[in-house]
Order: sequence, then structure tokens, then C-alpha cells
Amino acid sequence: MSESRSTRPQIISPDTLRGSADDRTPPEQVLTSKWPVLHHGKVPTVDPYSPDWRLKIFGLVEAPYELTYAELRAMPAIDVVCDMHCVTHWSRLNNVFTGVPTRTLIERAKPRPESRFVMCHSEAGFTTNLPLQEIVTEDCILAYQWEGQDLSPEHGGPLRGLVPRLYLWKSAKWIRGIELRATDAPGFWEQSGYHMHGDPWKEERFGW
Ligand SMILES: Nc1nc2c(c(=O)[nH]1)N[C@H]1C(S)=C(S)[C@@H](COP(=O)(O)O)O[C@H]1N2
Ligand SMILES: [Mo]
Repeated sequence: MSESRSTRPQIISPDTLRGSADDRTPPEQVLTSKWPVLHHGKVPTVDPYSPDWRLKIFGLVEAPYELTYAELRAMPAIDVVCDMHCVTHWSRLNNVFTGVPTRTLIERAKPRPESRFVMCHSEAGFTTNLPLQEIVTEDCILAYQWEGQDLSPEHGGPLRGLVPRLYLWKSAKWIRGIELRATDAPGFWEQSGYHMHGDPWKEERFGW
């Protein structure tokens, strides 16, 4: 029988080290042990092994490229231990996600020096924007597993962004691309008034 314990490197997201559960709960958030499902629109049907599924890293880079899902799954992965905070006031502590570090994926495309922001692109046109520096911290991954199981379609499977230090709307489900940019622009929720940055500790919920 094979050993099921993970031998992957484990990264602890720094906000999980703030102390007690209370200390780890940002202002005006309520803890839940369930994992709510939240998104705009229908859960897309995605076959990541179909010939047209590709993950694209593009935009203001020297070397844009695409990966098949099999190529992505073959890359070195890490486990990230993190807390999740949704702007609708629920937080869930102690999650373990597995995936490929976003920093590795982005560095491979050789961002031009003017690149300072990213736009994440998902199925059905969903987007979310972030400062480049926020998506290359060591606890950011493109995740395909949660607690050792492949992510369910409801939670963004086959692949989602994970940016644990910011509100969860910055963690794009069903992600298909990361675009490097010189300037910031509002993504899907940001166009309806959500914050451009989204730090839960500063309650950057709305307005920009
Ligand atoms: N593609 C896509 N990703 C998305 C969203 C969405 O509407 N579409 N909503 C975001 C919001 S507001 C939250 S709180 C989280 C919820 O993730 P969960 O359903 O896995 O809890 O997904 C984020 N990612
Ligand atoms: Mo959210």
C-alpha cells in the first residue's frame, strides 16, 4: 500500500499564525466550519483534458505560454495551510489546498519590468484584478485540491486561484489565465463596487 501522507512542501499562510481563532478572525467576520459555495452564475462544466482547455500566462511578459492541465498537474506542487474570508462575512479557518505556486507560473513567463498588476481570467468571462505583488507571495497557488481531494466543480475545480491574504473573491474559481498588466483595472466584482485591493484586516470591502 502506498503512503498517503503528503511529502509536498507545506507553506503556512502568515495570517494563520495570529493566535487564537478569535485573533485569526478579521473584523466583522463570523466563523463557519462549513464551506459555503458562492459565485455569480452557473457552475460551468469544464473538461480540463479537452483539447481546448489551456492555462494561459500572457500580457506584459517576454515569454507568454500555455499549459495543458496534464502539464500543470505534473509540476511540483505545494500544500498551503490558510484561512478563508468572504466579504459576505463568513470565514473558515485551517484549510489545506494543494497546487502550483503562482510565483513559479508567473516567473516562467518573464514579466516585463512595467508589469505591476494582474487580471485573473476564468470560465464564462469572470475576472478579478490584483496587484502583482499580492499574487506572488509564497502562499498563493493555482489550486486543484482541498484537503487531499480534487476540488469539486462548485468550489472551482478543476483549477482555482488561491490568494489567502485577501478576501476570497480575489481567488478566481475555474481559472484559465493570468494576464500581466502595467495598470490596474476592475474585474467582475470590482466593477460592481468591490474593493480593488480587498484586505480583510483593513475591511477593504467596497469602494475604490
Ligand atoms: N469564477 C468565479 N470565481 C469566484 C467567484 C465568481 O463569482 N466567479 N466569486 C468569488 C467569491 S465572492 C467568493 S466568496 C469565492 C467563493 O469560493 P467558494 O464557493 O469555493 O467558497 O469565490 C470567488 N471566486
Ligand atoms: Mo465572496
